[in-house]
Amino acid sequence: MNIAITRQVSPDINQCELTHIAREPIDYERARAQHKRYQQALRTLGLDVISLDAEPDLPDSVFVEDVALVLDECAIMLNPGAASRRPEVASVEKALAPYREIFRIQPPGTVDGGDILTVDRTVHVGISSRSTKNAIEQIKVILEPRGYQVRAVNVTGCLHLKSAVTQVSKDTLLINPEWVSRDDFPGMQFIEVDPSESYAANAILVDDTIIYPSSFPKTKAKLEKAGINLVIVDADELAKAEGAVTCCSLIFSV
Ligand code: CIR
Repeated sequence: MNIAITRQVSPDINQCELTHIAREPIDYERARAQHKRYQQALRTLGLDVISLDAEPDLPDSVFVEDVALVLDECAIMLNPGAASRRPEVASVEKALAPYREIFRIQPPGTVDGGDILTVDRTVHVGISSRSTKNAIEQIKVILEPRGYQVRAVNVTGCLHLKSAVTQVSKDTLLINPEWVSRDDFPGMQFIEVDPSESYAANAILVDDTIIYPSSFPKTKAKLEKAGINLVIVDADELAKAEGAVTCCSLIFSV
């Protein structure tokens, strides 16, 4: 069985952290409706969706991806780079505890899950405004004995590594080459986002299908041409909080 942990949108979403985009009003009801359809898309791909209650005092808490890395062997509770987001960790840890042995990133290391892209046994970790070398060293200590390679990747111009690159099939990455280098992913093939769609590199891969936002028609056409199966969702309301589709779930097998 595959599980997706999600969390309802916080009514305080308009107080979210923003780094690379200007603040504009977020329509809470519209964000909730889009999130509900996103959860439905996860279900259509066979996932059992856990929906945690909204956290009224934690604006960014819908973005559960940032507080944990879940692998087959264990889960690592992360220490998010933004201090406002650290209280999000405890409740997600509680939800994961029945399924995985838990490890924790300790300060001064900070890392957001949005900076972690796992491809097979390689865990790529972006060095960003949120994620530090200290945290990457801690991840290495936990994962290398479990058979993973952990590699640091430079990211510029965007919030997280997964704003710049995500996996869309077994051997293919969807990438914005302005923000991350192809050279950091040896052996992989690439589909580049359309240059007019900078934020188009974020997709969720479940088996052989991706969940993909409706906002990027030109990149969507490239993906279709490459034979990728897509389930399309509207995700533009939470995009105003600098969130994309991977951010809103933690997916793992049990
Ligand atoms: C933040 O700045 O932390 C949130 N407003 C957006 C987090 C998006 N998460 C992600 O890309 N993994």
